[in-house]
Amino acid sequence: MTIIPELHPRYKSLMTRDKLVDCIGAGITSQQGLIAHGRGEAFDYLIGEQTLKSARRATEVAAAMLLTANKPVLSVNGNVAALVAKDMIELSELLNAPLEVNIFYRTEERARKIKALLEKQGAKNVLGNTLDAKILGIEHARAMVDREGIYSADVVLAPLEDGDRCEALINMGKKVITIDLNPLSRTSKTATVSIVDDIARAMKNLVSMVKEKKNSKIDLAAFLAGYDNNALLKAVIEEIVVRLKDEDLRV
Ligand code: PTJ
Repeated sequence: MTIIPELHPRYKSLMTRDKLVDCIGAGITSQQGLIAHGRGEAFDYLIGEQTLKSARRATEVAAAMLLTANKPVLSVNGNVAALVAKDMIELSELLNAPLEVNIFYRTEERARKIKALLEKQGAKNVLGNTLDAKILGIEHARAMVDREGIYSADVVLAPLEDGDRCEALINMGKKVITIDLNPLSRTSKTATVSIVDDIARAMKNLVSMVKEKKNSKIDLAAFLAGYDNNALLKAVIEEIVVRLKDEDLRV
């Protein structure tokens, strides 16, 4: 692990990169996960490394959708396990929903290691070892899922997802909530609810919103009514454009 001084202006970002590099070494994250993260970082610059108003609204809708779901399932890949395992576990407990290890660059060993990491950190219900059902319309490893998990879920939280699986899940009649810093990705455009935010910020917000709404008498259906993902993505782009126009280019 590199020693990064806390006063370094990019401390948080450098620590996150180190976490991913360590998790590659531990066999949790794929090497391609670094490339995906780099793409995410570039978009995070454009949104100012903060939660946009439109992303907060999408997160509220996601919280309401998860709380009103009959069978929510939370999908975990190598980047998610490296960066937000604790928040995913807390969300799984709050919702009484299973976590399912579902990875794109699948090896059985990495799937086992991700499951073990989640369980070591306290997860009680982790699926993903029994791949007994197939999502139609995709040919790669992510097509194989657990019949008791993603296959029969009505709402799937699938952060850092790939576009074709997102589309295939939607085609099966499921609601898909994604977290993706790229508002232009196929996943963001296809999902039912796209949270355009960094996974760490988004998961913190999602956990706290689920906690808050779970114990209130608030009308959850009202959050879902009139929600339009396309309009939300347009709002993200508008926020980015306004921000960039006002950007002070001096350091
Ligand atoms: O562990 P595996 O094998 O399942 O692999 C996971 C990755 C992420 C490598 C795999 O799913 C993949 O290749 O994903 P993509 O298609 O590159 O998409 C990842 C998306 O996540 C991109 O659109 C990025 O902008 C976005 N992204 C990356 N890092 C973050 C992020 N979004 C939010 N927060 C991040 N930290």
